[in-house]
Amino acid sequence: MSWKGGWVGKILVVDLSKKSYSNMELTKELARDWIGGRGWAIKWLYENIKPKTDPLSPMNDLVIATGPLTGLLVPSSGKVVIAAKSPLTNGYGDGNIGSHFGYQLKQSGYDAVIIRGKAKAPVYLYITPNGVEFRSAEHIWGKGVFETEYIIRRETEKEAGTLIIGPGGENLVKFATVMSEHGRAGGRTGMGAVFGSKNLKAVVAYGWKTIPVADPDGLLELYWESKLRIIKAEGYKKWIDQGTVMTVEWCQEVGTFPTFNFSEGVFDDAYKIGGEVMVKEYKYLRKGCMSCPMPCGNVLISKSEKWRGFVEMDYENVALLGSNLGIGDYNVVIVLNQYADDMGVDTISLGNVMGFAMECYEKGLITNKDTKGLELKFGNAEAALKLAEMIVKREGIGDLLAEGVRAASEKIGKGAQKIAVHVKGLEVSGYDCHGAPAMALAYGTSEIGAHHKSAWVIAWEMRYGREKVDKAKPDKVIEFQRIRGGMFEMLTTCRLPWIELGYPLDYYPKFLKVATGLDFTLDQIYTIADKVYALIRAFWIREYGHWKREYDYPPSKWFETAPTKGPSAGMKLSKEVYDNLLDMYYEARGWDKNGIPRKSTLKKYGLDYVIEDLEKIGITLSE
Ligand code: PTT
Ligand code: SF4
Repeated sequence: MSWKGGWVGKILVVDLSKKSYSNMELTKELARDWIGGRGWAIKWLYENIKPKTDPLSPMNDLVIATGPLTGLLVPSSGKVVIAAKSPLTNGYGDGNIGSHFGYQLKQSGYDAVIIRGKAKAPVYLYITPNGVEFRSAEHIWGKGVFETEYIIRRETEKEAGTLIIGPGGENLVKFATVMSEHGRAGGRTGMGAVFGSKNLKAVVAYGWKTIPVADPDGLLELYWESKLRIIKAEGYKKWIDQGTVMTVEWCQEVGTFPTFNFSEGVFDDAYKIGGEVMVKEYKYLRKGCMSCPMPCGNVLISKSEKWRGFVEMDYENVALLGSNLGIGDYNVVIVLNQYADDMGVDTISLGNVMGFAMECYEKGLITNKDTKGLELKFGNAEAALKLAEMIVKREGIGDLLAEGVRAASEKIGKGAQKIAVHVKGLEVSGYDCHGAPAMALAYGTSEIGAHHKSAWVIAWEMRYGREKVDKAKPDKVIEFQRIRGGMFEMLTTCRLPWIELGYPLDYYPKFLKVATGLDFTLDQIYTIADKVYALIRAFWIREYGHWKREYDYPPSKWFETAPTKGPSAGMKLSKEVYDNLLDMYYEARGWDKNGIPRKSTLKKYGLDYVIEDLEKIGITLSE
């Protein structure tokens, strides 16, 4: 049965090398069986890029994908997935950005864009219902994101949807991200560097076509019902006041606030950079993504003569650019965050590599000779800003750090790997897990490396009992991976209404019904999510050419040294406990002891062809 709306039915395929484009039909199979966003991205990348492709070569493809609910009257539906093979991890990479881009793309008549090849000189793409223009970007190459966005809107449409890179992406900083609308970021796995490697400064969409919907009255009714539910939810006022920044106080309370390169779980100055002080002293306005009834964007203005900035702030930015660097001054965090946004580099990885460099410096693993005299001590704000500039420009030690913490630590040697806080090459986001084994498992088994986007189980774990070791923990990780990493990344809508305000998940099949005319159950969606996870895992194995259980381990620092203060003082992860949880996780996923999907698991999801692919490269698969 075909669908009647939600998806618009066309995928745009652009070849930058040839300056040409074509349309591809969105087949029934792709729509129904892979839904959208991350589902389409992994299917395309697995089937269309050659194994072991260099992520920064023209042979890597970029997939920018919406889903059946993107851009419709569905709460918080302004999200879009940006995916490619990651230059930071060499595995599957993606990110999810909230902006008007997805909506404008669908109004232009496309569900997704696939970008191949490499332009001869810098370009930006302008997509409308009239076709695709390849516009020169020579005049904006080298410019920051904020100025670029202003210029592009003047050259196209004020209301256009934009995805832009800054000098970070142009200079192939491995954790360069894609930016939009003054403070939205997506693709911390280096999607900005993939743009840069293709000489692609921006992708812009502006459309005027109506997105088809199976039951418009039903959609409107569900939307109003949902909107009322959300704005009347308990916690709404605090959410729109503080958004994700409220997490600072919570993390400090439970001892998981990353401090001094994830050495401690509490920070003495946490309350100077928390949600409450932000609202009282720094917050200037609130903004949000398209069609969001619970806008969480905190726009802050600094209050210092020396540190002047104006930026959109989220929890991760405070944690990684504040406490993780020993910086307890909001003004400095604002300036560092603003710099990262304008240059288009991921704040999480930036804060991580800088924290790593500071710890290396304090331990004597790098010296003044390496840093050209920069005193890289925790809390040194001037040094942090200078180091950020060196990373973006790839100057001196910045060039090494721009490769990410895994590569930098391997190069530095002398035990530096032990203080490099990453999983599979992706730097850890804002939760210290010395005393949180389930959250460590979530990082260890995340589909893109250490990111909280899928299984943010830490709040549940603190309620359930951090010391407990039982099947409930891997089961919770998988449940969240299905919902967050699966359903929301395929639909593609924001997960925060559900997480933060308890908006019921069973609304999503209802929205799918009125949008597309098709019946889905939550269980069917979760089965598709499990298939997506299996294929993502197969992609990693194929790209690495082998697989080791150790790749699913959290950073060794959490096993080896314990925080000295706060609720997690004295806690270390136990190897035995982690292995136990990992075994249970693999068993529940139908993967073997090394984390390789079993043949029976791949067959269950109709991925029989993957068995042959992996066997061809010498991987042994269990029955
Ligand atoms: C996401 C990661 C996050 S996750 C944050 S803050 W967070 C950081 N924000 C950055 C930033 O800002 N500037 C910058 N230069 N780099 C940044 N890197 C970091 O990027 C974001 C919100 C947030 S705020 C979160 S949790 C939720 N993420 C969602 C998701 O992943 N999927 C989904 N379906 N819904 C989500 N809703 C929430 O969206 P990456 P955004 Mg981002 C300034 O993409 O690569 O996953 O990195 O999208 O539009 O900025 O909204 O406490
Ligand atoms: Fe965007 Fe925040 Fe709304 Fe989610 S809750 S759609 S991140 S404004």
